[in-house]
This record gives sequence, structure tokens and C-alpha cells, in this order.
Amino acid sequence: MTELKGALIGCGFFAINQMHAWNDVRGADIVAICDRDPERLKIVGDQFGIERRYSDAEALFADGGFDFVDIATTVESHRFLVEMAARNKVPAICQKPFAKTLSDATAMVEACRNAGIPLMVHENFRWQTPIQAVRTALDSNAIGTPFWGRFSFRSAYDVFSGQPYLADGERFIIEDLGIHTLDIARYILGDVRSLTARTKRVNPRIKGEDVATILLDHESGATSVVDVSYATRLSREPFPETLIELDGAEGTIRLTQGYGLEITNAKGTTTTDVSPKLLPWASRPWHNIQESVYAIQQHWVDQLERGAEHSTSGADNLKTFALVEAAYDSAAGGQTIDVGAML
Ligand code: NAD
Ligand code: 89V
Repeated sequence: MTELKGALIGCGFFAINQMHAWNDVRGADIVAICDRDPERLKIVGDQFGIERRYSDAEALFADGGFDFVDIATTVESHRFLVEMAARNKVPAICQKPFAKTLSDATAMVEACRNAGIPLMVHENFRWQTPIQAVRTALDSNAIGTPFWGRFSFRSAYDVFSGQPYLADGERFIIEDLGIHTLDIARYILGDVRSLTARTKRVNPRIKGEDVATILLDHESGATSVVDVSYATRLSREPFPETLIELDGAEGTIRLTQGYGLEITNAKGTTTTDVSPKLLPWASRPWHNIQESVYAIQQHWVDQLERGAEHSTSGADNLKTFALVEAAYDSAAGGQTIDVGAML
């Protein structure tokens, strides 16, 4: 396999995971990094032994010498940097949230399509080992056709210490975390026709909503609930597990806290441990997310090699992003949103 050369822009909190994962990925190496903050540039450059360092993305692209760019900045710069990659005809990965608005995200997909470059959104949660295990169980027809689902992420974990910007935005849990949960719901039960949402802010020290309950009507006819909260104190903190309940015509699937997969059907009940691997550079409780970072980055390289579309391509992610925007619209106005009409 030829080794692809990559450049990473944004050397912040989460980029450390991405850099570790790039070390493990077969077929790609990071050869240059960029951050406008000199301190972050030095920390990441020194930690991962990267000599080519840039404080300005234009200068990085002008020097070139890489086959793809991995954009790990926060959302404000995503459109600007993805369009820069498109102008330079460099395939791009963009962190979630893809954009601030659906119209920005649509323009980014269009720019990359016109430039003829692949664009993948780093929407990694569907790549988590337990989520893949649920999908495999469904695909093996373990419960027949699913008619109902619940995708739940309820926690009181302090995400603000590592990511202080999460406390400052007008929007919080749907844009940052619910976006993953909505993507999982789409991945498991298919695209969504319409959506109704309610939100709340419980924590008085943050600006945005930290609780959301979202009802989805899937095109398949299934109904699901996506419920997310950072205001839920439990005896055993589940962060960062997504718990899943699926009812099908011939049985049920439960993804339970502690990474148990329980399947009940005419043959009885089986329980399997679907825990993620603790990669050598990973740490609990983040290891579930960290393993999925490795998985999505390996998928990026594998699909580039095959010339095939990525699971979370920019075009695919528009359908997840539309759910985020629809959820905020529904919560603000109280109405059900026709998601199909937004795309
Ligand atoms: P951060 O603020 O810690 O890091 C962002 C870095 O980007 C900073 O060092 C900043 O200086 C740099 N930057 C911003 N704009 C730039 C520009 N135009 N040019 C060069 N450098 C620039 O943020 P973070 O917590 O690492 O989050 C980054 C992204 O990752 C966010 O979009 C966040 O939602 C996402 N994230 C994803 C996951 C996941 O599981 N997929 C988890 C956590 C965070
Ligand atoms: O996965 C994420 O996007 C993170 C967190 C798990 C903290 O919400 O921002």
C-alpha cells in the first residue's frame, strides 16, 4: 500500500486523539501540522515529532506536499478551511459539527463536488465497536424488522473542563453531542422523514441547552426517540456510552450500560460483551470514542485506496446535520419539522 501523506489543521484538545490514531492507521502518515496558536503547535509538533509546522493554513496549502487534510478545528473555521482544501484540490476530512448551518454545509459539499475531491465528516460515533455490534445484529436479522428504537446518552460528566467553549455557545447539547446520537439513529434505523424536539437548560453556568428529547419518524415507518442530557446524575456514570433499545417484529436488542449486547428472540436471550478495545494510547472512559477515531481514520484511507464513497461523506452528513437544525427549529417553535423538505 502506498503511504498517503496528510496535514492536520487544529492542534487542540481532540486532535491529540487523531494524531495518535494516525500513528496506528495503515497507509497514512501526518507530515505537516497547522495551528494559529503557537503553544498548541509546539505541544503537538514535539509530542508527535512533526517538523513541518504552520501558523497559517494558506501557507500550509501553498507549500503543499500532502495528499489529504484533516481539519480538527472548532466549527467556526470549518467552511473556510474546507473551501480552501477544495480550491487546492486536496481531499478533506472535517470534524463535526460539519458547519454552523445547513446552508453552509450544503455549500461545502458542493465546493468539494465541483473540485472533484472526496470529503468525509469525522462523525466517528457510528464507528464505535458497540454501535457496530448493534448494526451487525440487525443486519443478521436477529430481531426481524425494527419498528421502534431509543438512542440514549444521559450523563453528568464534566465535559467543560476539557472543552470550555461548550459552556459558551448559544447551542450546546444537540449541536455537540446529539449530532452523534442522531447520526447513530440514522445509521441504525435509516433516514428520517420528520422530527419533533423539546430542549431545556438545567445547568445555570452554561449558555445553551443541556437536555434534549427528540422524536423521529423514519422513512422505514419505524419510530425512535433520541434523548440526550448532561444534567443527569446517576449512581454509575455512563459517559460516553450511547445506550440503545430496539424492538423488532421478531425480537429485541438492548445495548446496556457497561457494553452488554442483549438479543432476545424465539431462540431465547444471548448476552455478549461488546466492549471497545483499550488502545495503548487511550484512557478510560474515553477509550470507546478513541477507538472509533482510529476506525474512522482507517476507513478514510481504505476508501481512498478503493476510490469508494465514505460512510460519513459530506453528502451523507447533510442528512444528519438537517436533523440538528430541525431539532432546534422544532424546539423553538413547538412544531413537527418535515426533514425531507429541508434537503
Ligand atoms: P480546541 O479549541 O481544543 O482546538 C481547536 C484548535 O484549532 C485550537 O488549537 C485553535 O487554535 C485551532 N484553530 C482554530 N481555527 C483555526 C484556523 N483557522 N487555523 C488554524 N488553527 C485553528 O477544540 P477541540 O475540543 O479539539 O475540538 C475541535 C473539534 O473537534 C470541534 O469541532 C469538536 O466538536 C470536535 N470534537 C469531536 C469529537 C468526536 O468525538 N468526534 C470529540 C471532541 C471534539
Ligand atoms: O464527542 C464529542 O463531540 C465531544 C463530547 C463527547 C464531549 O461531547 O464533544
